[in-house]
Amino acid sequence: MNGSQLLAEILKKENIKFLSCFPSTDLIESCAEINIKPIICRQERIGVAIADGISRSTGGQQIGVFAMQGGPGAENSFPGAAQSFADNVPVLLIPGGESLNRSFISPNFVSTNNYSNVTKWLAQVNDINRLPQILKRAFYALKTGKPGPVLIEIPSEIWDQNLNELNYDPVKKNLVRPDQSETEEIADVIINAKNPVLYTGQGIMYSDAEEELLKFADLLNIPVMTTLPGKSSFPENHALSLGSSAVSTTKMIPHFLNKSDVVIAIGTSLTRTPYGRDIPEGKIIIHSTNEPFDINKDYNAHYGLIGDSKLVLQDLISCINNKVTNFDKYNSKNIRQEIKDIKDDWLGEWQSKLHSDETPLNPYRIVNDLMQTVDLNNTIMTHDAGSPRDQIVPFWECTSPKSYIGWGKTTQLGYSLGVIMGAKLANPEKLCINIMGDAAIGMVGMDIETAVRNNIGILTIVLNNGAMAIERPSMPISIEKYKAHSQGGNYKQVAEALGGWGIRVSKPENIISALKEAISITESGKPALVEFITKENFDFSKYE
Ligand SMILES: Cc1ncc(C[n+]2csc(CCOP(=O)(O)OP(=O)(O)O)c2C)c(N)n1
Ligand SMILES: [Mg+2]
Repeated sequence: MNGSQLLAEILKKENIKFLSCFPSTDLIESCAEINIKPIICRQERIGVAIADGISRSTGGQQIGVFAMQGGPGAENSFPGAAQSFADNVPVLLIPGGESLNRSFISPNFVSTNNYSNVTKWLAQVNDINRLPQILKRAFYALKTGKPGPVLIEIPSEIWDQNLNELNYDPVKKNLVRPDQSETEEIADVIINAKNPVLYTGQGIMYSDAEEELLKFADLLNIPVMTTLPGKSSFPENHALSLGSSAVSTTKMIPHFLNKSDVVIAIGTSLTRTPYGRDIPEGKIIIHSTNEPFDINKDYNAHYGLIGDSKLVLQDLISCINNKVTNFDKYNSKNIRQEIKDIKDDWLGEWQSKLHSDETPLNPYRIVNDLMQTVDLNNTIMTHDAGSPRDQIVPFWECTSPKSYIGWGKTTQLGYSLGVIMGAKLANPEKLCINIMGDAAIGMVGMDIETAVRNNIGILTIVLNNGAMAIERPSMPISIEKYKAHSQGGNYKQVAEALGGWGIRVSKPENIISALKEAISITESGKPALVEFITKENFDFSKYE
């Protein structure tokens, strides 16, 4: 077997079903030979996002892989890797590279140098005999510990060199369980807390700990808020849910965070970001993560608890069950009613927007109508950068695990299109929706054709306000003098021209019927695009 065939065989053993890719790379042919389907994108940034969506939507159960040419292909993939790195997504990147005797000659692009800041681990396969071992390390890094992109560069001669036999078993991941005495100490802090709040991240979903989180919250009646990447780690229709927060937020989150004494952060790196909620000063912070290096990175953690979220929660639950004999004190708290009152009050404030009849359309009306139209338990939703993210995040109610792909340590316009294609490939039975602004689709729209060609029946919602609305405050003079924030386009026609199905909606009474029609089109494997003509909207659900 040559290097390319070896790599394809290893991917097969690792249960990889799709190779997201862009030519030229020998790996495409070797994968096709053994029925790993190549998904050829229109540009590499989206190819990486497709791989990213496969990994994210399955909590890392399936690893997304992207292969590309060295030089231009590797250069053009960089934003994709930067995005995956920022949100700690386990994707495997396989660029080609210069031949070994020409490696590291400037100014040629050297992936192993240039990607070092946006990968968890990277290596060059400098000897065909080392290929299986290097891939073993790659998959171990992808599956164990805090996730992140891994890059393996294949110098040109390695593709054709031969190895007689492939010795490779799929990698088993390892989990870390915290020390019992540490768990005991922290359980005491939680038991004695007056107003604890759970602050959960995407680590819950990577460790499949959603059930344990539910049990834990119910046990002591603790309200739960999620980070943006952690959105859908806790059911948002549950009486203890505070929802999720990005730039915009529910009203419940600041209320309960402000009055909390103990914040129990689980499955999050606790990185401060404008797209997440800061923990206010003066709180006792318990920080549980599987990455020791994240403790005390951005916050002073009073207690660290290193481990896999599922095991951490199991241990905390059994510890608390052993220590607490009478739960009356916790059950008698009026937390659920308090949450309900604030939620009712908050949604009341937004009723007129969520049900607005105005034209151009109000984006909140679209979000609300969409939510009433889909089966939330069978939907995966993601936002894009710009106003759509801030309009959807607090109001979209996730009812089942891994039903939302939240992102925002970096916010590359257009990323939602690739990530939702990956989600649909990995979850063909689910309705997969991305909601994006007109600037966002402007960056990546040609990749709708990738969905058409590969029968990836996604639903793309475009909120077309003819402008980069969210940029209005950043350039008032340029806008007044030159209309610098405005842009034009008919995205229904773009979708149709690329072989997809499209519809343009400008009246409120047509929103739901258009959505229903689009959803039925996606069921036939064809991507559908619904373009809504909306007004610029500067009201965001912001509370302190
Ligand atoms: C690649 C990239 N460049 C720049 C930005 C900064 N940025 C964030 S939102 C935005 C404009 C978004 O406009 P649009 O998609 O039309 O959404 P709107 O705010 O109009 O609803 C820009 C320029 C970004 N997020 N990504
Ligand atoms: Mg816009």
